[in-house]
Amino acid sequence: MAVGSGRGALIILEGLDRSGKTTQCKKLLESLRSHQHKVKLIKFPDRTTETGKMIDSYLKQNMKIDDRAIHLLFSANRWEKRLEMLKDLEQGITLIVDRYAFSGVAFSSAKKGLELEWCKCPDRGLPKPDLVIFLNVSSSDAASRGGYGEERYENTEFQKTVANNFKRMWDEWKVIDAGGSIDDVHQTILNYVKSTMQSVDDKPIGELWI
Ligand code: Z5A
Repeated sequence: MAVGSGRGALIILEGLDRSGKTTQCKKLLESLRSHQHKVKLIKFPDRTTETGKMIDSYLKQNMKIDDRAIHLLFSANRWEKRLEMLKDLEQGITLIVDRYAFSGVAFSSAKKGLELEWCKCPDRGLPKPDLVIFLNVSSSDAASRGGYGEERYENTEFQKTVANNFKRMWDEWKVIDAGGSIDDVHQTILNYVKSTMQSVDDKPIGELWI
């Protein structure tokens, strides 16, 4: 694969709780860097910005925020990264993103009264991914990776609804069985990512859900 030709690819890793998104994002970053690709890792929510600090406080259950307001904050947390993301992609940097708008929609629409279509609206127009990889893991495999922590949303019933919401969006994604070994899952992801990086070339960056 040629290094440094064309724009970078926008690669999203989504998945169920403890499916290994963070582990796989880091492995992917290391692997691509070791082959001299220009690549960066982004994680949403980005808890370091002003919106991110409010989100962090909400997730740690230190702050109550209206369901729709927190949905908009998660979305704003992505919009504030948009220009930087576009600039990186145009400069040939591939972006690996740990959770994106799909998590926003899947989690918020698991709440009473929030329709999936309504939840998509604030993220319409964000940079459109070139590849979405969904790490699918059975609840028993996930359970063997440790119990739930103290954060909001970390309970079985809510996570089941979230899983169903992801399924409503996953038609065009690469859905991977993330129950295998860390290395096997990594190899599968790497193959998809390499072929996507080769295919983006100078294709214009799309807009999500437009
Ligand atoms: N949220 C939202 O509501 N709206 C939004 O717009 C966005 C997010 C973007 C915080 O997310 C919450 O925010 C999240 C969604 C909501 N709520 N929940 N639940 P976060 O990204 O900050 O944190 P997280 O998503 O909860 O992390 P995670 O799902 O728990 O973990 P993960 O990244 O998928 O997994 P991991 O940390 O890589 O691995 C978990 C453990 O499994 C670890 O011990 C690994 O060593 C082990 N592991 C990983 N892979 C394997 C394999 N293949 N075999 C065995 N063991 C493994």
